[in-house]
Amino acid sequence: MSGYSWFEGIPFPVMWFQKEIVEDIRNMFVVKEEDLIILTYPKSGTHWLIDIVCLIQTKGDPKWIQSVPIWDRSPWIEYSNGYPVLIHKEGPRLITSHLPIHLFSKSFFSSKAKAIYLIRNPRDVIVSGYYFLGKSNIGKNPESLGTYIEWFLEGNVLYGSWFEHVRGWLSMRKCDNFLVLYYEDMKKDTKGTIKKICDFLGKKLGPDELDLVLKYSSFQVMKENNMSNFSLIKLDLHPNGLNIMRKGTTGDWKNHFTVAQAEVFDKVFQEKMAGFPPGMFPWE
Ligand code: PPS
Repeated sequence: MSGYSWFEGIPFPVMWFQKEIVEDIRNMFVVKEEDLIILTYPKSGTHWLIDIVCLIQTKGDPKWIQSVPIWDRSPWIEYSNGYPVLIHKEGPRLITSHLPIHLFSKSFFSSKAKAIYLIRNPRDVIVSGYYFLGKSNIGKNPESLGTYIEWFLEGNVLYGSWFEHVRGWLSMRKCDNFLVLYYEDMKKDTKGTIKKICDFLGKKLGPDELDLVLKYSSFQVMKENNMSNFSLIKLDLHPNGLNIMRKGTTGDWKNHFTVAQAEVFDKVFQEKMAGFPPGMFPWE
């Protein structure tokens, strides 16, 4: 199975896509005030953020993240295996989504539910996506990184244009119930970012609890946690599972892009992201 399922011009993974679900999310799904929504463009550090949030909820106790698969702890709302779980779940929910803003639940925009939007340098998103999505049967398989960069710039990759996704969700950045995080800041100061998330969620953690969150959400520990590293999903091209924890670094694109590819990317980035204040993106 390769290729995409399309909905209003946005490519979705065939294996988890149902048109009715994506329609229902926008028009019928009701966000509860006590829900917490984790929003990302794919390959931006979604799994990392989910584990951090789960560990904050358990005050650093790893039992939950070590015994329950990540998609049961914080289901992807747009996936056929996530939506039914969410609509039947009582009480506060953790909800994950890669949806662009215009496809997300309308009810969210008039609710006080909190959401965290995590952004990563799109160049690293490309490299991560090329090695993971491009080599699995979740998306279309490019013959080279150059091809994948072209598709990315055209928005012909899963969930469409990174530029539109980020511009769209960043329009919420001044709302009190909306926290914007950057993967690069998380890497540079993970503890500081965990504290920021705690403040946003109104959670108080002691120093030892914070250290436990840090420990169990580290790249190495997550890489070995089968409940978080994607290895439970058996794909046609990877019958033994594919580990989502590839490298977990910033700036890996420099090892992959040619000078010409980097120049083309810079030009498109400047054009498409014009208008944001200087310093908006930590990698620029
Ligand atoms: S997905 O498939 O879209 O949900 O993927 P996503 O989780 O958004 O992104 C996967 C990348 O995040 C990296 N990752 C981490 N980096 C640092 N620390 C921790 N703990 C961590 N967990 C996941 C993961 O390695 C992928 O990036 P790359 O660059 O491919 O390594």
